[in-house]
Amino acid sequence: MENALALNHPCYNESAHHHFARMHAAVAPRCNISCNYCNPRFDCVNESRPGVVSKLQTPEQAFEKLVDYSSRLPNLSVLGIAGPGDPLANPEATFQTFRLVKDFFPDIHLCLSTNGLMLPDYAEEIHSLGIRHVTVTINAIDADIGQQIYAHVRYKGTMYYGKEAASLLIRQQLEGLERLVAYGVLCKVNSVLIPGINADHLAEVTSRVRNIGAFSHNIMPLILSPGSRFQQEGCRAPAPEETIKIQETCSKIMPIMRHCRQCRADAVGLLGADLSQTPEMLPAKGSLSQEQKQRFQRKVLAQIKENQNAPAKDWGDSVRVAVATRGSNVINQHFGHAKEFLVYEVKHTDIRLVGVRKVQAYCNGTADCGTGESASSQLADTLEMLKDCKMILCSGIGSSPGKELQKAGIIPLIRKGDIDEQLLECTRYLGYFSKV
Ligand code: CLF
Ligand code: SF4
Repeated sequence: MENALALNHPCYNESAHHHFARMHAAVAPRCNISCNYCNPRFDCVNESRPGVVSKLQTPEQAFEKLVDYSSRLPNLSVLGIAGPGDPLANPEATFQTFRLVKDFFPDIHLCLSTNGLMLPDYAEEIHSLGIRHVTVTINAIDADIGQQIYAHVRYKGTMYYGKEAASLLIRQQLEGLERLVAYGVLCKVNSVLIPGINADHLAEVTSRVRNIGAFSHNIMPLILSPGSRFQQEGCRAPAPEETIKIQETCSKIMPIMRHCRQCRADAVGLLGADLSQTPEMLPAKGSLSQEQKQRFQRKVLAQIKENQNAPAKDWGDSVRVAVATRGSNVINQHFGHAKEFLVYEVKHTDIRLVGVRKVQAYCNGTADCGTGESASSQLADTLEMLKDCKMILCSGIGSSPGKELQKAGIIPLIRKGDIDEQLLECTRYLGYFSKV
């Protein structure tokens, strides 16, 4: 991950995601393909999770938001466009937004995420506008597999279906990727892992995009959009262990992203702490000078550089631990409020992130919180998601869920502070690796 362009980009650098924030501009409503896991009423599932719809912005509104947020968030390093449809199916609004941002915010990375259909047509413009980070969602490089994933493709006024549509899309995606790599754009590839369809094919995708020159591969578990074709047909999301297994296989081929949050098309803030729906939690407007912001960024970058370049390790016999956090690399969330857990592997003094597990928050703030039927079914789902973990570190937990966790063989520990320090301390405290 040694690339200056990636250093403070939260999606391109796992170490940076605890510290650096992005703002998404939701300026792209239309899409030009139809993925079978998507329902167009929701945000693009290739870059977000269904069930939420981003409020559309004009390029000018997005720019105003950026002016506002950048004066509040010292760690804001990226302006991304990821939907709610496909940015390149909305080229005017997408490029107009980047144009507005480019001159006023030279230190902010411009980032684009696309299904890739129009990439060859716009690669030159992307390059000339100074967009240095592009994500292309490639779910298959084989049209027989692709035709099971895409219902249709609309290209330059013509509709394509079945294998012809998949062939066209794949051709465009790979050609677009090649062009961007030739321009020196840092390209990440996203793939949605769809059990029974492309699970056994993703290593081939990894090899192909690695050979073209992509920077990293983000294999995301399928999240079914309500009302999507796959949902109606009873397709299932992969279990965490299936995703980890495929990520492990692919990680032997090229760097794999494991910290993706499948975030909203209007998300703002750290990846794990979206502030778009709670603007009252943002620091006060105009609270930062440019100098303060630069000082903060320099300090964090120095820390990140220091922590990088660790050699490859053997993770056999490691212990898995789930952590509840709202970001900044500290344990600062109550078990009942967590909508996701970061899952780490710890072995002796080594730590690595293996994934993000999305859950329904156990506590919904009502009087019967933790005792009602829905709470116990949510807890059962959470236990299922975390069953491979030996312990959970969180800033607090109720006695009832604490007992249920223990019954399931997961030890809850109430901790605060730095995640890495606590992971090492808690694994030793419970007798793991105590001889080292
Ligand atoms: Fe946004 Fe995407 Fe840029 Fe990141 S998100 S446009 S590359 S700035 Fe990041 Fe969100 Fe995952 Fe995307 S966590 S869904 S990978
Ligand atoms: Fe939906 Fe696919 Fe279009 Fe994204 S690219 S909006 S998932 S159809």
